[in-house]
Amino acid sequence: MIKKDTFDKEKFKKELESNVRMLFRRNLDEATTQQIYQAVAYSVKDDIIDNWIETHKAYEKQDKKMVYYMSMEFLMGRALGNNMINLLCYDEVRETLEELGLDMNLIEDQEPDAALGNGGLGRLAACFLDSLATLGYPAYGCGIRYRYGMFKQKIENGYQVEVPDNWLKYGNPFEIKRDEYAVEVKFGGYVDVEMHNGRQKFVQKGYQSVRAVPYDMPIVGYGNHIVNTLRIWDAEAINNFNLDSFDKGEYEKAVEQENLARTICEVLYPNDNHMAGKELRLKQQYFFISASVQRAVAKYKQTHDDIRKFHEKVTFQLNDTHPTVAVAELMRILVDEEGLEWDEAWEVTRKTCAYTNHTIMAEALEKWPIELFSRLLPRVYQIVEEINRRFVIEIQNKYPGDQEKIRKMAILYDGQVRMAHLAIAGSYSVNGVARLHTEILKKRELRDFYEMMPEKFNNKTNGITQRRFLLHGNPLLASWVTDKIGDDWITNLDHLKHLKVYVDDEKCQQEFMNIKYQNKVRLAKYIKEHNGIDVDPRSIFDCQVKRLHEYKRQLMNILHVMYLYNELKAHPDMDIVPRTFIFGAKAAAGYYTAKLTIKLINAVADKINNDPSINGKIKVVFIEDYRVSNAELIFAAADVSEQISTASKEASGTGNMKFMLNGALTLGTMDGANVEIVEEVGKDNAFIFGLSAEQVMEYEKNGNYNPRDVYNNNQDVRQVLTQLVNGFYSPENPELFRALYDALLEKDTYFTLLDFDSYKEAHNRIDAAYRDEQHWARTAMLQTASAGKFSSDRTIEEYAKEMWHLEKVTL
Ligand code: Z15
Repeated sequence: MIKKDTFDKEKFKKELESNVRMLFRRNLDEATTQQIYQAVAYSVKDDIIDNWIETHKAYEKQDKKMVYYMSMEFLMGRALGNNMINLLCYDEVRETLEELGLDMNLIEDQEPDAALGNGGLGRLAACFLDSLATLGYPAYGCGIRYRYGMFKQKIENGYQVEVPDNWLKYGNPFEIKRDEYAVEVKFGGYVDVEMHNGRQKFVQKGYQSVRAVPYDMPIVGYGNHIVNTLRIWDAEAINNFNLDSFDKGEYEKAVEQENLARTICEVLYPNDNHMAGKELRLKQQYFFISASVQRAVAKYKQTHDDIRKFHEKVTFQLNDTHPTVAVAELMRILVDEEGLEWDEAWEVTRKTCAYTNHTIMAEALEKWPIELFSRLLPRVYQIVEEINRRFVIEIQNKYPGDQEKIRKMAILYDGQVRMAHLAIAGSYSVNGVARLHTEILKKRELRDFYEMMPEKFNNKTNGITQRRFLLHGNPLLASWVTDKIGDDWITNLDHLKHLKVYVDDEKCQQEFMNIKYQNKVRLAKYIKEHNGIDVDPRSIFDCQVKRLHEYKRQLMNILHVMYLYNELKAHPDMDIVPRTFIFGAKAAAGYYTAKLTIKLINAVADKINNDPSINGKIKVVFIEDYRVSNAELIFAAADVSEQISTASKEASGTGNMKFMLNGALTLGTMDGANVEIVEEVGKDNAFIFGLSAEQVMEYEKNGNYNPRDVYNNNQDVRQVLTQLVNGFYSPENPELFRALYDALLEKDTYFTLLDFDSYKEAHNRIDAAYRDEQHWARTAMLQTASAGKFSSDRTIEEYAKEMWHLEKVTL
């Protein structure tokens, strides 16, 4: 049924009926919606399989270089809709289901999101896989099959409550267990030296091990019959042990190994941009890296006999420092198992690995205590020591006598393993994720490394896949765009620029805003169903959806809402364009201020939404359990995209691009990829405010910002801050928001008060701009028309051409 022209509705119906019978022993009219979802998914999978096999045959035959995208996180979201879109059968399946009296949206809603990621970093990995397959590049995603993904968020009494995400409860129709590729991964014990034919051999002994078993998920390219693989590893106990045949020691070891296997893949750590330093996390990292690297080497050796040329056929992209142990693991395999000399192995390793940096936030930098690292990975640690020893010599040769350089750059220092330093030393490329971010890396965070090896550093500005975030998420706008300029944009987003000729066309403006309106109605319905709040689709939908973090400044947004409310109460006749402030955010389970901010947003929402005296001029909505599937609804419905991080802190941001693609105007700081968004759309077509990255970094250097100065001089700021501690939003506990108040007044690490006036003024510009309907429509359309650069297809082409040197496969 792959191609539109060959889709056979009757055949599809028969398959569906047969699947429901095979899986559930039911007829279609007796099946639950969940069962029908499963049956549809199996029909779609059936279509994928042949292409999947053919793709991998072609890879083997053409012997092209392969990228392994190593990532602790893949935030895939739902697969069914996306797969049907990329197989070009979405409309056909929808119509066929309609003929059977079934609603595709309801069926899609049955699928749990595959939430094997926290936020931006994990979603970027998912967009990259979509682009790699669509562009026809040989690629594997390598990760972990967490039993529980990102927690589900419930809001109870305004507070976040975390609920386990049992995403595999009904099974995962798209995955395939590949038991034949299982490998062993070893932890702990000690290293013994043995002599083998006159050569020292290092052998790990007294270890515990687990069996790593891969599960493969298909990654369907758009309309090109290519199917790549996301390989996620599960852990199983190695020994099928027989209770009575073991002595005490062996029995205990067997039980311990069972426990290890059970715990390793149990749950995703729910911290975004923050390092927790837990032993189990390091186990997870080594577990999936060792398994992936072992398989990559074994696969290479099936068809090649010179391991010294490994890097000609394989490249490992390390998604942040989380997979960095790959550098040492590859060295271990090359030296200990393949018998290469150190220098040969190091050359292969350095030509294989490449590292992407995603943050400059200090609390996100990975540093492992040597005690822990060496205990858990004794042989790998020895190798890290040797890498460090040689690296320090390199530094000394380049900067003789400069102890300061060694202190700043060594991999092992102060009892810790600094993963970023290992990643940089062991890679042929180090990249940032937006131009500004890369410049900050070169000039500040990684300056010493840049000075020593400038040739490694480069930028790859992030992107997003238009197949999910426009074609699937906003079908009305997608078909309007196709009507205007054809459908080339689906695989070549630059084509959106052809929309520019329509921005002054009144009819087009009306059509564009009418689609926006319908999407706002769709979101309003979702909000009514989930929050019980009535929102007016004619109001401005002003959205901030992203992980909750102080640097992202959701607090500034809600403080501004509190200010607006004060204004409305003081001047009941104030003429403002009605606004709906929409928030969506998960806070890391142990992040106190972040959770308190969620409570504040909900407290403000409760008060304002239930105050009839303001005539519904402002509404506040906190969308529970923000995730990929409901994100698609929000991007499509947004008028304003809040991208208000403290300048220099957001490495790139990718939500900013999803909003832009769907015609929302950016209200933002000159941070991350916002800089490039403004460059594409023109600064008159965005609402930019606040300190620049330079100014922020200057204040940080000099320590000469005092938030009390703002407090003393700004009556509006004083009023909203006071309302945090006088019970205005928490009469039952006036001190409830004291911690937020204190953080702002004592340090204001993220310059919230300093940027407040400028933020307020930018909001005024929005209010004024929205009153000119035509001009707003033109500007909104211009967002979509200018979003071409932000396709992950562009990003991946840059990685493939400038770093990986991949060739496309031909089918
Ligand atoms: C994460 O989501 C990001 C960076 C990290 O270091 C971690 Cl641990 C998680 C985000 C950045 O905050 C965001 O600015 C960027 O767009 C995204 O990665 C993808 O590069």
